[in-house]
This record gives sequence, structure tokens and C-alpha cells, in this order.
Amino acid sequence: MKSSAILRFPAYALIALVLCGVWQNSAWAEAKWPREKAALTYAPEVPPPIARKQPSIVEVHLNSSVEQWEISPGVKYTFWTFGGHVPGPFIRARVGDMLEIHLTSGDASGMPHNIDLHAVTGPGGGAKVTTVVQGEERVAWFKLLHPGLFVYHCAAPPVMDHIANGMYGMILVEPKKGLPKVDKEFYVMQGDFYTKEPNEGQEMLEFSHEEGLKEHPRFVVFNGKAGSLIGENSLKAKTGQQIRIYFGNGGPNLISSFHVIGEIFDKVYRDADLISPPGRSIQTTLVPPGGATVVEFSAEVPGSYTLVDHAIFRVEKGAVGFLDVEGKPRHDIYVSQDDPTPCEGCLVHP
Ligand SMILES: [Cu+2]
Repeated sequence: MKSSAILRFPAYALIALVLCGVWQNSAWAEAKWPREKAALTYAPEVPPPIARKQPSIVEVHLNSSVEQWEISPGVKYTFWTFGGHVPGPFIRARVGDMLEIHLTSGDASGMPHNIDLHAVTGPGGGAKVTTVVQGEERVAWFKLLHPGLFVYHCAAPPVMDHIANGMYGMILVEPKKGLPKVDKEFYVMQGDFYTKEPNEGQEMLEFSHEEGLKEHPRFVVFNGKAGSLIGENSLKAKTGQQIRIYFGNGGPNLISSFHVIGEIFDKVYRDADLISPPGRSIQTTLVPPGGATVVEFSAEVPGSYTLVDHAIFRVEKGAVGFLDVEGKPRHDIYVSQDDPTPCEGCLVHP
């Protein structure tokens, strides 16, 4: 090849790539693909299964915002959120779909936010092309190449502060054939929170980067606050129903040893791998920060079942919730000579 041809080729290639890039940007906005707005839900709700058999553009609108609520009875915390909740909305799509993310910010501090989706293939998981401050909107398209249950989180600097303050959620990418049908699906996400030592009577707690660095959380909670799955907020099911929990860990630091007291998981899609055969008859499963699992079981015996991180001191930091199961007693499986003993002040046996 002549040297002039070698020199010319990169220029042509560059022009072609630029044109291709421009074409693709507008193409995905106007593509003749089917298009749908994602049915976003907040924990513990899960959007309905995907019924269609063809790929679609799935439009997702997310707004970052700063919110305050009680992280534990009597004490408030300032959360950084997707959609005003921790965790952020549950997104449900199908492998092969084109995810169309619209990210906006309502954060009056002017702090930038963005989104890194673990379901996305490409630099930063999308973070580098979605950074927004208040009043801006960024739109980006990401092809979902892998099925699974994936964490998403903000990755604006300092990344650890954005995650530690609650900027995470999950996206389920269903395999082509979908998932086995179940009766109940729940969305539960664990997170650890770090605050400065409060003064006596101080109601509003303050974030501590230093405590985060030391990995000394004051709170470890499910779904953004202690008590999110207790009392009237408990998960509910009936005996015999097939129950699926999409369980994720926003971290930022702690590995969760996810366990349901009184149950054995019929199936564990380890690390939320929805392709390999699931593990069977499993008691406790590890979920790392930025990771997830999918568990399935049916409760044969009625009563209260307790969701915990089996690193059990964390129950006192908020990592406890309940699944209340209604149904007829099963004395063929679980029976006693005497009545149950009351468990005064017990955090795990209501
Ligand atoms: Cu952020």
C-alpha cells in the first residue's frame, strides 16, 4: 500500500465514524423499533413480567434529588436519591432491548449526578455520558447484552459519597424466554450508612466520609430505612405461593449474608446469574456491594419469616424485615407440645 493511501485511510475512517456517530444518535431517538415507557416501581414493588417476545426501546426517566426521612425511629438523614426513594426505581427490561435513559437533576445544591448501570456494556456503565446538574437532561442509549439482575448507582465524584448516601437501585434484564412464573415478587435492597457522632437530642444526622472510610456503619438497612419491612410494611404472602425476592446490595462497604429465618431457598440464582441452573436448598447467600441475587421459595407453614443479614449484629443497626405468611397450620411439618414462648424485646421473632 502506498504511504499516501495509509495516511488517507484514517481520515476517511474518522469521517465515517463521526458521521456514523451522528447518524446513530438521531437514529435511536427516531428508530422504527417498538418503544415503551418502563413501568418503574419502588421497593418492595416489582413491575410486571415482560410479555413481549421482541426487543423494544425501553424509555426510563430518572431524576436525582435530595430528600430527608427517618432512617431510624426519631432520627432523620439527608439521602441522595434516584426518584426520591432509596433504593431508586426498579427497572424491568429484556435482553436485546435498547435502554433509553433520560437523567435529570432536581438537586438545588448544583452537585452533579450520573448513572452507572451494571447492566450496561461501555465505559463507566454510562456514567460518563449521563452527568447532569439541576436543570439539565442527558439522554443515552444502551443495548442490554446480558440477562441478569443488576445494580445501578451514581458515579459522580466522590463516588463513595453518592453511593453511601443512597444513590442506587436495580434493573432486571430478563432472559429471552423470561423467568419462571411465580405468585409474588419483591424488591429488597440493603445499604450501610455512615454518620458523625450525634449530640444528645440531635434529630438530623450528618454523613461522615471518615466513618465510611473506616467501614463503621451506624445503620445497615433494607429499602432505605430501619422498619421499611416491619409491621404494616411487612411483605405479605399466602402458604403455597411461589415467592421470588430480587435482593441487591448498594453497599457501599458491607457484604450481605442474606438469609430468611425459618425458610430454605428452593432456588438461588447465585450472583443473579439467570442463565446457569440455580443453586437448590440453600440457607444463606452472599451478596457483595454492587451485586445482587434472586431467591425463590414457598412458605409451607403460616407465620412470620424474618429477612436478615446473618452477620446478625446488623439487626440492631436496622437490617431486619418480615414476610407475613397466611394460611392453614401444617402440623405435619411444624408442631409443638407447648405454645410458642413470647420473645420480649426480640428483634427477630415477632
Ligand atoms: Cu449522585
